[in-house]
Amino acid sequence: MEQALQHVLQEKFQKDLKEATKEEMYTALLFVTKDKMKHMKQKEGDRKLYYISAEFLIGKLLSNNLINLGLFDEAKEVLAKYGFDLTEVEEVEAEPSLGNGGLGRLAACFLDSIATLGLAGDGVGLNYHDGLFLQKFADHKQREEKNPWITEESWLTRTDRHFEVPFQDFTLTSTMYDIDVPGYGKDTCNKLHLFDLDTVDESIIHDGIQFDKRDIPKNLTLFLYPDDSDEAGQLLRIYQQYFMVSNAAQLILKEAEERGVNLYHLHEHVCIQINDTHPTMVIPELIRLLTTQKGFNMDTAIDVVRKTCAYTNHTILSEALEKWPVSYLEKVVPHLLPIIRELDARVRRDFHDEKVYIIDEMDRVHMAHIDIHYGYAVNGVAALHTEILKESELKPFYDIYPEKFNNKTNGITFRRWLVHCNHELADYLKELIGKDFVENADSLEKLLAFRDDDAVLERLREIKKDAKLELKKYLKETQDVDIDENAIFDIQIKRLHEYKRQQMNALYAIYKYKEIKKGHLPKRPVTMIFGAKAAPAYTIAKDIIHLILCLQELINHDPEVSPYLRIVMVENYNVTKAEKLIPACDISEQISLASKEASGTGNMKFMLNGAVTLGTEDGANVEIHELVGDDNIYIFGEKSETVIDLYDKAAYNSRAIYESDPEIEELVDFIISKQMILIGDPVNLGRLYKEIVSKDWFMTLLDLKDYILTKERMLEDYEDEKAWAKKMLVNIAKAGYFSSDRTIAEYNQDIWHL
Ligand code: 7GP
Repeated sequence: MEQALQHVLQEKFQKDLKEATKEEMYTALLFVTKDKMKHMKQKEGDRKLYYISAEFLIGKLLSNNLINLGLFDEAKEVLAKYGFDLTEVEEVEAEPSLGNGGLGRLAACFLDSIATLGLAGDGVGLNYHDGLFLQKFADHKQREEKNPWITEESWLTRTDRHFEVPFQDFTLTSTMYDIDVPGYGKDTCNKLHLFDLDTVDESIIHDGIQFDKRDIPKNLTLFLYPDDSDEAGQLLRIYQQYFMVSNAAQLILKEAEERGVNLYHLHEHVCIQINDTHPTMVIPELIRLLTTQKGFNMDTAIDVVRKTCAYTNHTILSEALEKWPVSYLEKVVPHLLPIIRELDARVRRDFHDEKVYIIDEMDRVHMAHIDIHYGYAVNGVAALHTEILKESELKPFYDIYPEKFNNKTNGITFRRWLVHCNHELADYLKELIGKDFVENADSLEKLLAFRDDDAVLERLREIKKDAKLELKKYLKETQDVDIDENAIFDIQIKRLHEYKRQQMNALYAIYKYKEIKKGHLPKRPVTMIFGAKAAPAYTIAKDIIHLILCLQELINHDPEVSPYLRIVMVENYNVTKAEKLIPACDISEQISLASKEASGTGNMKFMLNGAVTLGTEDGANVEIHELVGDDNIYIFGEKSETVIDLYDKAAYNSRAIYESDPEIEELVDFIISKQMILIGDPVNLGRLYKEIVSKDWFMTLLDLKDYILTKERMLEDYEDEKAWAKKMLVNIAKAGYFSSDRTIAEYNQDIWHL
């Protein structure tokens, strides 16, 4: 390592190890690591997986690659010898901006586990230059800016693969970039293939994230999820999706032919996982290529494709299930329509239920319906979620194809979410139970043997304290905010969405503020931390951010209250920030309206790092609850059956709750109180107030009181330090089930058969 670094520094910068800057040292590490991976091949196998996804939220790669390659300790030592701190050097790396939320982070964890299990599987996606927007706060509001992350030297490697992608008005030539994906302790390496266009031009972006949506050759891979509130925006999304899947399909066929695969047996050698509906057009595109270029007849092409593709559903929110108007598809990819119409005609011939048609009476194409009819497997991402798909959201399909439906409860990679982000805890666990858990997560259960060991419990608390100090330092440096490491850290970090109910947490802050004002002081200060981006066109989500930022201003500047309560909204929440926040957390907020959060994966990361969940019986919280037992989790709120019933009967009435409960009324009214209006914008606060009182689609008021009571009980319980440390220990010990290695082993066993 020392020689290799020395060599790069000399070649590239004519410098010695002693003289290098942090930036140069980072570049040297990047080169050395990349070079090592260049010589690693993919495991050869009969069947290869292609995981197609609009997002890969991979996070910074240096540390993780070093860990997986077994070079981390050596690199750290060499750097230390020359006066560098690896953690500081790593700060130089820009976080790739290729993802948005849970679905994208899941794809990244999966790539790590696929490689670690030694399976042949590559990711396929797009190389967004500015990715998801960069979030800034100004006037207590979210502002969006562009987020360029690609630097001259990066983990991307330009390849000489190019494909022609045909659209209605023109054909575009793609370029494929690769990022290496090494498995932990393996000498094989998979790839993340990211397609791009050489003509894309970042200089067309102006005024934040504005650009000409119609200039496709210049804008195609600028942004992830560009604004789709108008027709041009929706067309751009179709351009992006088709560009992604046409490249994927061409790559898949090309690689199969290079491997000598007879395309009539494609399904025996290739498997395609469709990550939510963004890649759905890969199905008609493959059929098109097989019939127009490879001499297949329609029946055979459909049959082969159906045996190749599998689909994962990540949400039951119907507004997120994509439906593209036929007329839009006509404008962008007219050559796919005869195939989509043929697929629809076959469905109509075989089934007489319009709920399962592909093209509906309003002439919209239901993307998920294509996946379910023309794929061989459909999975949800947590037990409850899969049950809801089968019993309600996708029931008509389950009735037709019960054999296709299966559950794959999500997971997280322990290499990033423990070994990398929490060295102190990981090292201590290695000391106690051996390092086996890094690859064999179930062995974390060995920790249970120490549940009554005072010294172990004490050490777990110390480690938590150290992580809090680290976070304190980080927040001071990056956002100039002060927090108290002796406070209870209560954290909610995830995309901003009404169903996730950050607004309910904000109402708790109002409750606590008022209590403190009344002289009911908490035994120990509480620091409430939020991190969330709102989709740029999602008005109410932005109003909720505004509410939180106004509360932050009010509370943190109130000398009576701030010694006991603080609010911190972290700017531009991303993977890098998650890695600092999660180890420091005491209370993990997982408070979605039951039935709405498909799984959640942050809940798993917190648990693994010794936080205790405050949650509803939703998504994977249900499974966490089963694993840790009633004593080690705090569950509140109505159950999913009740919620689904309320929706079915249209029986929820937030105004009735508001008007009949003076305590609730007082909290909600505070949103538009004089003090708040003095700080914030009456338009935003007024709109949010009205939304909660008159609509409250995600039933905040339904669970608010139980939430407040349960959180108060949690704060009380925290004071029994030993009992709390025991809860931490049980949570860590039981987190093994949520390793993505387990999830991927199940995908492979039940769906992929690699
Ligand atoms: C998310 C779900 O909201 C979350 O519950 C789940 O853990 C995660 O996927 C991984 O399965 N969904 C998205 O991120 C998303 O964009 C809409 O869904 C398509």
